[in-house]
Amino acid sequence: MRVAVTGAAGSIGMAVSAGLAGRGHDVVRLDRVSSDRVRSVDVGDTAALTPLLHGCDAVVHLAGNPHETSLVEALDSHVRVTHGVLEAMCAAGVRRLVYASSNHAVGFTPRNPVLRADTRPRPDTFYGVGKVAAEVLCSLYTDRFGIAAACLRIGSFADRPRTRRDLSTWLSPGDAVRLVDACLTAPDLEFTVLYGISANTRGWWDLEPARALGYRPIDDAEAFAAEILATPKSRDDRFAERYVGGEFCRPDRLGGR
Ligand code: 15L
Repeated sequence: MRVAVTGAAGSIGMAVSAGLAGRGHDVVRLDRVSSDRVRSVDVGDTAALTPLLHGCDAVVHLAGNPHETSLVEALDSHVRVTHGVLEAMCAAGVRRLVYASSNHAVGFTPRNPVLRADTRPRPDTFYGVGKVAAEVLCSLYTDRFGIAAACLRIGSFADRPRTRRDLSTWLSPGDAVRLVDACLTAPDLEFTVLYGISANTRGWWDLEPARALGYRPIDDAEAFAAEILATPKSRDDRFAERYVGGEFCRPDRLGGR
């Protein structure tokens, strides 16, 4: 497939771009910052993005500010920019989207053994509000314009888990590629919201819908458990014991106030 990746210069973007290319996809790397093999474009600018999407089969939209900001900035980064991407897809005739949403769309949900993707949105931050709204925007473009969309509520993407919470929320680079590729190639995709984590023994998000789409995670944060559990518990660990969003639920984490 010919696949455009937005945010290709970011940490997950670099891993996903390289991994998809390694799996035989023709990857068009896009980002605001130009770097080796990355084309510089403001992906929220539909007119600028459209010509770069011609001939693509799908877009993997990873661009967006990964941090908490004001509500206005969150809506801009996640909703306005995603709208620009969706409009460019319609104009260029691209029919499939994999969107990097976040676990913080449901971060204020109290911890329990398994959290399904069809639980009510419960954002922990303005960042989470932006992600919920962007998921809903994707749903509109599925129903109105027939764009197949998979919204991935990504956990903690990193080379390796570092905190107690990461033992449940880690998404390894290899599994990120496997998840995105499953969403790109699933035959019957319409609109779906999935959790994006590795096969963590302590995972609390329901991976069944992702597995049903063809995701076969390999990594498990448990390999790092002994080392991580030997460190003293932090204040952030205590938030992670209560809420799935962990430290994003701290009172001082709401941005722009
Ligand atoms: C996210 O969505 C953030 O972009 C990232 O910075 C981490 O906080 C991650 O979630 C997480 O929950 O660990």
